[in-house]
Amino acid sequence: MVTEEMATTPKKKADLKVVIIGDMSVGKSTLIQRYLSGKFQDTLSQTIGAAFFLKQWGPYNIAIWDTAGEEKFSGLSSFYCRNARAAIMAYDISERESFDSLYARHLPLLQQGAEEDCLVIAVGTKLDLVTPNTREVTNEEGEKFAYDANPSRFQDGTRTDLRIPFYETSSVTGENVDNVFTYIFKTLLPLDPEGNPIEPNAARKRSPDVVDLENPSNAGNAGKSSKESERLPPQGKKAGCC
Ligand SMILES: Nc1nc2c(ncn2[C@@H]2O[C@H](COP(=O)(O)OP(=O)(O)OP(=O)(O)O)[C@@H](O)[C@H]2O)c(=O)[nH]1
Ligand SMILES: [Mg+2]
Repeated sequence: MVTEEMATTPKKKADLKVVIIGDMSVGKSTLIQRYLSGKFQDTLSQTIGAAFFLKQWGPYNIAIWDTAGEEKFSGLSSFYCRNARAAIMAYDISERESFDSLYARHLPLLQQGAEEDCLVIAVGTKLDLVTPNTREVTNEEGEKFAYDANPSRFQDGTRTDLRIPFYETSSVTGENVDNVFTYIFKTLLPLDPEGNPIEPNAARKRSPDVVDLENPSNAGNAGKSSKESERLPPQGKKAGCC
């Protein structure tokens, strides 16, 4: 059993913490796997608790937390939102209830734990299955959710240059999957004038808010299924969590 103290012990550093939340079976784990491996995996088991992944993007260490959508894990998901600077909020485009649940359940959870100006990216999933007959959430509604969920970025007009963080994706075809993550990294991490991640030492000096990572042997294994544990980076190497 993981205690909060164990889970917050700083061991390693990540430059950015990203969390993904949303109802069960909307495709959160599949989206992450598609991004990390470039392949669609249809054999993933339901996430129990949460799973942790570390991604290297240029000089940066990105901590990605995949949470469980089942309602009984809501408290845990809120915990894993702590210190997140970006939250992917996922819903199934063909399932209205999963979209309504972003407003009703997941946004309040996020607001309890994440950074105050946490970047929210609305992500509609399973675009490959959508036909005009099966679509239950419009493009405009997804975009409006993203706009509403980022008041400090859009509603006060400070970042008019920023694209509204909303994508419709398919983990089967890969459509827009990379774009979700690239948007997050390019919005939140320092870039050179060409828009590439800046070289490691300069980036370290310029990155103002490095996030503490915890010990993956503690928090990272919180209630995970064995399959998810197998997917974690090996302990003592690149693994960590925040
Ligand atoms: N056709 C299609 N199926 C998908 C897509 N993404 C996920 N799925 C399927 O949807 C089901 C649920 O996917 P998961 O990734 O396990 O869902 P989850 O959101 O992680 O669910 P929890 O772990 O319970 O919170 C699986 O059968 C996936 O293969 C997609 O883009 N297209
Ligand atoms: Mg999952």
